[in-house]
Amino acid sequence: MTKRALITGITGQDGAYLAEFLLEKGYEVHGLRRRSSLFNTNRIDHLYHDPHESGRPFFLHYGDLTDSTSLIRVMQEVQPDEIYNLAAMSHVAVSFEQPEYTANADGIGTLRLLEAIRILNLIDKTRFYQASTSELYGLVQEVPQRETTPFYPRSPYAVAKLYGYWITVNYREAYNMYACNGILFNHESPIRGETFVTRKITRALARIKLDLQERLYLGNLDSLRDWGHARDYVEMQWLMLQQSSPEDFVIATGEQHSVREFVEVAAKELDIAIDWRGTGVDEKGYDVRSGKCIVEVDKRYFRAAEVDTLLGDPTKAKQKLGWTPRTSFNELVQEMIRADLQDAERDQIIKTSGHKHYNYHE
Ligand code: NDP
Ligand code: GDR
Repeated sequence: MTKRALITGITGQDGAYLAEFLLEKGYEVHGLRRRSSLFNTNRIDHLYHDPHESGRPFFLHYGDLTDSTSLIRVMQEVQPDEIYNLAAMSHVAVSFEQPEYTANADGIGTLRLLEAIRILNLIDKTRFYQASTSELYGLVQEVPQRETTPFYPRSPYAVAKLYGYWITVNYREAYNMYACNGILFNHESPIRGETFVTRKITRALARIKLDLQERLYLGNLDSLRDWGHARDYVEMQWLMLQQSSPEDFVIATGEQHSVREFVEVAAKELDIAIDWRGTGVDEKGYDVRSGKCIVEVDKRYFRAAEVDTLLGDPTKAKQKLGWTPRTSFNELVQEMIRADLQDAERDQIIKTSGHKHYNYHE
């Protein structure tokens, strides 16, 4: 029998990779999308088909994590075997600007989905995956971080996700639901949102290389992260729902790099060497060849409370799920740079030839 999955956050980075992965596995895939005044489906347009034609078993439904009625309606219609709750206001810095909305969508939104499962009597049918995060560890209490490491969230985003984490555990224990948390460390890709640091770096450096931009402004260069590839991580999300009993898992590479190092590796891919001068908010990075300043620290990108260092221990996932990340740090940076360089080249042609004359198929 064909399995049916409902993905919230299908228009985001992970949603797009997971939808593709599940379709390849033969699933019927349903996604929750928000209404927007602009098109917001560009990451999944290649999967979509005109509903008037037969094609992939791929369907989109309007809904929002802050609106219970839409969640109940969509779940009643879809009757999913698996729910992947990937939707969230996912930007840590923005959560300081929109703390209440973040709590509503990321925290209470998780509760709304779990309650919908209960209200619709789907407890015995529907398995639930919650997109938990390494941000829960915040001010880290143990290195590396594993499933048993105590949490210490450091942002409204992380506090909201803490609620999502515990309410998922609570519904598992209280109602015997198949519900689990994937505690995922940072994962990136060429379709990563442009305001997260990795994509901001690869996009800006590619544009600087082609003289489309002069400088890249960043915040804390000393921040340390455990960066993996989103494509590898969505496989884990699925694997967690295929076990005989639900458990929570840390998903990470077990390797750590600084933001500064990310800049250097990305620049090297573009044949740019960086000479760093100054310290703290006065630090600048110069292109060794041209002598131009191409990276500058701007304190507006510093956070009210920072998570300085994150390093995951994926041993449990390796042992119980047989999972290891496939993409190395250098391969990840290479793939992102290559894609952003292609975009920049297209923008350069548009700039020099004028949009009207540009033929995308040339
Ligand atoms: P993105 O920001 O790329 O995608 C977030 C998705 O959530 C988008 O589809 C967005 O819709 C949707 N969304 C936001 N608010 C709502 C709402 N109120 N109702 C319905 N949908 C909403 O995130 P990622 O794909 O990177 O991450 C997926 C999940 O995993 C998130 O929950 C994130 O917090 C979590 N996570 C991510 C990690 C990472 O490194 N990427 C690491 C650990 C956890 P729209 O397109 O309309 O904005
Ligand atoms: P993060 O990712 O906060 O870890 O959350 P982000 O890429 O935004 O920041 C990583 C680190 O880089 C520092 N930094 C900057 N960050 C941004 N965005 N912009 C800058 O200019 C900049 N300069 C330095 C940050 O201070 C931070 O230390 C991501 C999200 O996907 C969450 O949803 C997810 O839960 C976690 O990863 C795991």
